[in-house]
Amino acid sequence: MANDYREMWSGLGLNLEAHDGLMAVLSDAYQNIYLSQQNRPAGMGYFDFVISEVHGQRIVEILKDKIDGKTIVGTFCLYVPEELILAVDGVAIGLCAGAEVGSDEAEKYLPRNVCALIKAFLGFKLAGLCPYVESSDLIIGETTCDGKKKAYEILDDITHKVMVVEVPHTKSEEGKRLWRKEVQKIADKLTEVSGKAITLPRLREASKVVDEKRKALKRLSSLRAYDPAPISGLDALLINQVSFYDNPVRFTAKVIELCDELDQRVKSGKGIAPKGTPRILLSGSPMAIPNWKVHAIAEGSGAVVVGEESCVGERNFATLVEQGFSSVEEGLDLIADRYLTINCACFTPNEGRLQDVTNMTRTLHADGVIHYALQFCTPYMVEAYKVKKTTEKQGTPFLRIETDYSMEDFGQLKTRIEAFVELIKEKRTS
Ligand code: BJ8
Repeated sequence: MANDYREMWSGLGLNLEAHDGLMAVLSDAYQNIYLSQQNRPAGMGYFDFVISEVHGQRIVEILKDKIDGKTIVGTFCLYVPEELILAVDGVAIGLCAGAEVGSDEAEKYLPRNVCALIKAFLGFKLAGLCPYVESSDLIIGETTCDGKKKAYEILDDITHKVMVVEVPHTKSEEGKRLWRKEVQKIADKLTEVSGKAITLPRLREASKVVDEKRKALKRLSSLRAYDPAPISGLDALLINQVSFYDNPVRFTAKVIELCDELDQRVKSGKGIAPKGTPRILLSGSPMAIPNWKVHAIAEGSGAVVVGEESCVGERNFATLVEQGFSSVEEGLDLIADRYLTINCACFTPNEGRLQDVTNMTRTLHADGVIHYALQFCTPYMVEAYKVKKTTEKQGTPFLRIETDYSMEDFGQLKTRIEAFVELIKEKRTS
């Protein structure tokens, strides 16, 4: 990082030595995985900068926002409505959970067979490595999967700033009613913590800001449908990851700028890989920053990843909130409705997700689907069966992988993904 932020990190209570180690590993990984890519769009320069300053400049901004009276709210799930956080003039931050850090500390509290994401969110906190969690005034957790909801109890014991909202596990009328009440509960809590009421103009403005971000990400997603793909899956994944950290207005402007450049690429037939490169759709558990493993392997094996049916991907932006509401109450109704369109595997039944995979395979012209589940992530591991059935019914090759954040299975995954890419190539010529 260009500036010396040690004083700031120390003030936040980070473990400086361990943090230096983490930043060094992150910087090496970024260099090897991202900066070694050829033919990247110039617009990725902004996102490279954001990553280089992920624990630097962005934290400076957030701490300044705090001094200006803004409430910093940390989250780990798409089910926490960003609109409500912005409506109390708050800052929404997706907390660190994508790297294998602090596992030894986390395993003092958690069993070994819990998913890497849960282990990481506790690990980052316990090892003193996440400046976002230290800057947060409130952390909103949710009852999506069992591991998360129980781990939030521990996180609250340690931080004393966790609120847990109940996400229903069915989209029945009862489920919808419950969720609407929970949305109200989040709104009330945010008002209490920030001291700012959610007014109609604020809610309208916040909802517009978040929807504009979603529209920009949707546009990016639709540009990946072209062959040759104008942007790598790695770069698109990175943008989706950054969407959880960055200032939303600035982020949207930068994504739009990048999409303008990609439009030009499409018009001139310029791609990140040659036309006809095997196209992969990723589907499954979210990939929090800096989890780039599967994309790096797939793209290093001669394929291009053209979409992510994931919370760090399509589930984050596929649907919008109906605008034009005329009261706070109506706005909250519409926001609650919109969030229930997210097809997380914690719901049963979850036919909508199968439909999403089918639609994305078709619109993005994917040649194969890789189902990615974090080890011990029961909802996604079990739902893989139905995704496989649906995908193969369409005649699309399917590969199921389960992995974690370590690099131990890199070679084994590479062998399997290379064989999958070969299978796609053979299928095309047969
Ligand atoms: S809406 S996918 S972000 S819950 S990987 S912790 S499910 S055992 S992250 Fe998720 Fe919200 Fe659903 Fe999306 Fe549990 Fe699985 Fe771990 Fe997971």
